[in-house]
Amino acid sequence: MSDAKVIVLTGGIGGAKLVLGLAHAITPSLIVSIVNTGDDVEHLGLCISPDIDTLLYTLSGKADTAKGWGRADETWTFMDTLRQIGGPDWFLLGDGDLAIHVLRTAWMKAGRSLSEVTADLASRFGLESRVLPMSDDPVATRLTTDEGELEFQRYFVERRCAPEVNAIDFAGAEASAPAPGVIEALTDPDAAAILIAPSNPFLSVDPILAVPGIRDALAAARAPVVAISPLVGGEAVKGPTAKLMREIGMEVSAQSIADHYCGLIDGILIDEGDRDDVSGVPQARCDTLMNDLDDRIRVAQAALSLARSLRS
Ligand code: FO1
Repeated sequence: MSDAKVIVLTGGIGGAKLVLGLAHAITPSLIVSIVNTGDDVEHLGLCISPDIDTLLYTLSGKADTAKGWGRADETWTFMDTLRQIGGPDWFLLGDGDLAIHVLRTAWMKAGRSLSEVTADLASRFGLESRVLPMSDDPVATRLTTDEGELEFQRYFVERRCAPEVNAIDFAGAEASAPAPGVIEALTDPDAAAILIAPSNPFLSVDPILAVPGIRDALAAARAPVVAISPLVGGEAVKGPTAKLMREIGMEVSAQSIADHYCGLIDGILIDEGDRDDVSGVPQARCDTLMNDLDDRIRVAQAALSLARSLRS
């Protein structure tokens, strides 16, 4: 496995923790992250890519690990002033974070694609691994809820995932194309593994799979595809995964996660505390809670080891 690539399909917080663990388990330059951009939002005229930024901050050691998003040691002068003059304050933009959004927006207005901008930012953050947006085309996750239709950040940040979700769709997905490098990574015959991070399957991974060509490439991949269940001891660590599963009529179990990825995965890594085994696809177990760096490395290694066993 020493010089073979590992590809990760990932959302924000949970996925970034896994990729960080992976970057300590293998040579970072072998890692290709394919990142959800369904959470992206244009706010105050700025192009904001939360999951890409969470990955950039986490891998460069700049993330606010307590909050789970944004930068450590952030200051809030911009927000304080915005609030004083009556601007919208439901979506918090720290001063340092703001600099990234301003630069990304300027570059994109000058005609650069999201993947070019992301690669440039990743290099300025000193990252050795590749970070690819799922698409350079706009795809927006929208939720149909008991409060009506909500854009992702309105649901997630403003309403704190409180509304009951009936349906999820990814506006623009049908007309989108995978970003440069995405299909090449997924179809690399020499790749050691493709990992589906323990991100929310419905909000963070499904938007990636909705980009035409990605699901088919994953299903046809020669590399073993391993999902890491986002459930720990039968519940979601953080975020709305379990609540959402109940609302869309799914049993909250690793089996449901495996069934959701049916036809795409060759194996699933589940938490050692989960009550039931998964059937229909090979499984491995470990403690999948990722509080510190050692945890993240352990989970990454367990996923790679499952992939290795599936390859042989
Ligand atoms: N999450 C919050 O809970 N509250 C916020 O005010 C907030 C602002 C924000 C600004 C920029 C950014 O890149 C991310 C931000 N997030 C915020 C996190 C983010 O919206 C979500 O964690 C992800 O979209 C889910 O993966």
